[in-house]
Parts: sequence; C-alpha cells; structure tokens
Amino acid sequence: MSQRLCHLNKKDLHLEASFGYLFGDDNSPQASLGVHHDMSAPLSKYFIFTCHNSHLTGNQLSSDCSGVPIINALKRGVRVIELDIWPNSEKDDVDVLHGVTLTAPVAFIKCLESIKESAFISSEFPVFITLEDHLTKDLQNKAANVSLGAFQYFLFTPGGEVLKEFPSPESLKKRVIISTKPPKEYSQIEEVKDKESDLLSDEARDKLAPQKGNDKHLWLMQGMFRANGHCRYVKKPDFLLNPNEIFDPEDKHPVKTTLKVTLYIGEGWCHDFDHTHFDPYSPPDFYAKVGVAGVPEDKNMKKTETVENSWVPFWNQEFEFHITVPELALLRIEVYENDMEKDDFAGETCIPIAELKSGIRAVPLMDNKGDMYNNVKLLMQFEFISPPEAT
Ligand SMILES: [Ca+2]
Ligand SMILES: [Ca+2]
Ligand SMILES: [Ca+2]
Repeated sequence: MSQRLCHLNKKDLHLEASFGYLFGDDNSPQASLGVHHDMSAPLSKYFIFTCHNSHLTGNQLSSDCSGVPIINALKRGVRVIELDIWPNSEKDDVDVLHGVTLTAPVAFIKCLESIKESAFISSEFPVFITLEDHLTKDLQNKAANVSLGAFQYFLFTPGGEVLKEFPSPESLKKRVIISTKPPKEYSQIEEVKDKESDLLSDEARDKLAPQKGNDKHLWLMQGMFRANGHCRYVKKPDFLLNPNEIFDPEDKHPVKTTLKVTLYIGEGWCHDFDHTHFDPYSPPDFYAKVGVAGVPEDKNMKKTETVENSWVPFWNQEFEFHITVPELALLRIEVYENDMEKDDFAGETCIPIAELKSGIRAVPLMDNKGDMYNNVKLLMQFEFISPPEAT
C-alpha cells in the first residue's frame, strides 16, 4: 500500500499510514450485520436470488452442458436452478438441455449430483430446482425417483396435507425444493399469474435476459443480494407485504433521507491490470459514475470529471441524492476509462443503501461478472442527512 501511494505523499508518513488504514479490508462500506432479517416468515415474503441459465454458463452456446455451470452458479449464491428436462436419444432416460440445443445434453442425475455437491456452499438457505418438463409419463416417474434417490432427506416434500402457507427459509435450511413448470409454449399464462409474486426481482429477472450489454441488471441484482449477510434471501420491506395497502413504486413519496457521497480517490488498477490494458501509450483516464437505483423517483446517476493519464485518479467530488424509498435503494458506482470512441470498463459495485455505513470507507470494485478485483478500491465518504422537517 505505501508503495502504491508513495508518489502522492512521499514526505508525509502519517498520511500514508492513514491511507493504509482507510484502504484496508476492515474499512468496508457495508455493515457486517450477518443474516439479520427475520428468516421465519413464509418464503413468499422474501426476494430470492435467481439467475437465468445464460448467466450461469457465460456463453451458453460454447460452454459444455456439464454440471460445471450449475456448480459455478450455486457457488455464486444462485438459489434457483432451472433445468429443461427431455427424453434422451434412446427415449429411455432423462437428459438436461439448456434451452438452445446446440450444447451437448447431460444426464439429469449428473445435474442433480452437481446441485447436491454445491447447493449450500455459499448459503445454507434452500435451493429451488425448477424443471421445465418435456417428458412422457414414464420418464416423469423416472425423474421423480432419480430426484428422491439423489437428495433423500434433503428433498423437501410437503407430506400429505395441502400447505396453508409457504414454509420459512429458516425451516428449510439445507433443503432442496423441486417445482415443475410446463414447457415454454405454455408458460405465458403462468407469467401473468406470477406477476404479483415479487415486484423487484420480477423486474430484475426480465431484464436479466441474456442480451449483450445487460451487465448492469446483473450488477443491480448482485448488489441487492449483498444485503442480509449475502445469504441470498432478502426479506421484503413491510410496505410490500401489507395486504391493505398496495405499494405503487410510481407514486411520489416524501424524501426519507439525503445521502451525501464524496468520491476522493481510486487506486489498485496498476496491480490488477496490464500497463497497456486501458491505453497502449499513456496511463488511463478514469472517470466514475455514482448514483442510486430504486423506485423511479430515486433513480439518479451522476458523473465525475475525467482525470487524464493517472493510475491513481484524485477526483474529490461530492454528490447528493434524495431518497424516498431507501428500503429498495442501491448505491451504484461504476468506473470507466475515457477514450475517443468506446470507453473501457474499469469496475463497478452496488451496495444496499439500508446497509451502507457512513464515514470514510474503502469501496472494493468488482469486474463485470461481479467478482471482486484483488486491489481496485475507491476511497469514499458517505453521510446520511435527515430530510428537512415535513411541512
Ligand atoms: Ca482505453
Ligand atoms: Ca490516457
Ligand atoms: Ca484513454
């Protein structure tokens, strides 16, 4: 660390030491609250981290359809795995094919084994397997038996009686729940029925469709699920659960808090990137976007100046955000490297406002898949200012 900033503060050892502390791993912008939401409510009261298959595999067409993408997705915390199940070529066993059928099929049992192996590495809360069922009756029975055999006790079965209410994440720790849905041809009707089930993740899910350049929606999703100890279940705020009052995100709500954000400095790129990565003949020209995602009223994105030709950009810029629904708001930070044509991506993060710590913090940045860089961090200050008294 002292080496990294030495050209800034060669003479001032105290300042160097302070920078060392401020940039340290202990100075995270997110409160370490662990799993602090009430986990004993019915499952329907939670947002659950899901991802479309395309995001599990990276490039769906070129990646092999083995269990590896499933394992990777589970390690990233995904709690819902979608599998399209089809008869194999001999029509005597069950295969999994991910939508587009250019990938090689993989045996259903192999996928289940991958799930069993990795389901609870990142979170002990339950994993859902959604089967898109293209099977004959006989093979459906076979699939059911294979599932029971693979998971045994870990497979949740509701028993004889009809459940009055969903069980809670707490009661389903380390359990796997299988649900089936009809093939895509029939699924439009279901989508309409699903609409009310959850506001934010439905929206996020739609936007997670595997189009290029849609990384931002993945970042928001990942940011949202950094809350509640990264357990991938986030309890919906009370106003979304109140049956007597329908929350309309389009409504205007009074400002609940004003967040003042100062972005001082960024560093670490020179360690994590090749020296010619951003510009071949000169140091990079970084600028940052700082903003808020949430209900329409709270959405806002601001931009710093570009600091030309520096691996350690010193921005020292301050921004204010008025937030009406902090419960659904995320702080968004993105850094780019300015070019004449297309700017280079240089890091991002999203942090739930509800868990943001005030004070001067070292904010680690992620790559475009959400994996943390080893060294890239921003030094930022956060301050919550109460709104003026309502008149
Ligand atoms: Ca460049
Ligand atoms: Ca440059
Ligand atoms: Ca440049």
